[in-house]
Amino acid sequence: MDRETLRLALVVGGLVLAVLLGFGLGRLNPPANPAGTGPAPSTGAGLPAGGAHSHAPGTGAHSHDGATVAQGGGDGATGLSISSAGYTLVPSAGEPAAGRAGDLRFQIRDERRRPVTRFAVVHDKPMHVIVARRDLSGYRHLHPTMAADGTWSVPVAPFDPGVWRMYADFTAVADDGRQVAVVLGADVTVPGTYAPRPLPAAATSATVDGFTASWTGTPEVGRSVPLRFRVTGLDGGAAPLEPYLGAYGHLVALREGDLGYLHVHPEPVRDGDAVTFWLTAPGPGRYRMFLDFQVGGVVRTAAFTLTVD
Ligand SMILES: [Cu+2]
Repeated sequence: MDRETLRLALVVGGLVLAVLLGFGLGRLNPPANPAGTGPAPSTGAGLPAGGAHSHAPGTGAHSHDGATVAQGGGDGATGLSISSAGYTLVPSAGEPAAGRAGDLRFQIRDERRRPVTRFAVVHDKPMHVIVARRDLSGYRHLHPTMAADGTWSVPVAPFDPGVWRMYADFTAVADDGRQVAVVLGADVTVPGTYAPRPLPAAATSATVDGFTASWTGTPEVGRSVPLRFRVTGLDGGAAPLEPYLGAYGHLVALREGDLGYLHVHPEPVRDGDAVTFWLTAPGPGRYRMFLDFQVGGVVRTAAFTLTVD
């Protein structure tokens, strides 16, 4: 082989290598919308996030008013992964101690490990944090504030011992303006003796501080169905619900077994005295639903166990 042939061989070899590398990188960064799994993702620069959207049940990524929604599980449950769609939840070192108040702190980092500082406001807040113990007790819904370096923090009351699941529910705004809605989850261990509580029996009503919340509807696997919630006061009349997080309540549903976090969308307007949420159950099983509602400036949470056959 003379010099010229060798040079040509190296160039061709280099091209083949470059193509192979490009293919490999493409494989490492799959499109947010693999062929045939859902509607094409749209770029959402400048679009408001949240609100109405549509997607076929059981799809992967889907459009959410311009934001690409990355789902953690294959069946529509989210919050099962600490990292998704290029974003990673990084809780601050130092576990919360049992019985002691403190700050819950974390960052969201992008695929270049830079802390993310641009978030879209969805349901009135740029960041929603849900914390529940793995036995589905002790639900908390928190709204942390962000420091300039992208560190989110929120003071928290003491946690009981056990393993807790923390979810960060947010819509990040990428450098190019693209909006990506993500729910990431991480376990937080609180040392001490853990006495798990059994999941309460399935129920369609729950009482908290003298208010009774009840719901009607027929949840179905893989289909978005309306659940109608009503809240009554001590006198039995409809409680004067106040707007909370852009609706007349906020609903979170967590799956027993893996604590998958379900997509739930509120109707911004009331239907008489009922508040409607659209819920898609990803599969049969038991779920714990948490309804936050506000009356007299105080937010309370009613919890219900739901069985989906
Ligand atoms: Cu929230």
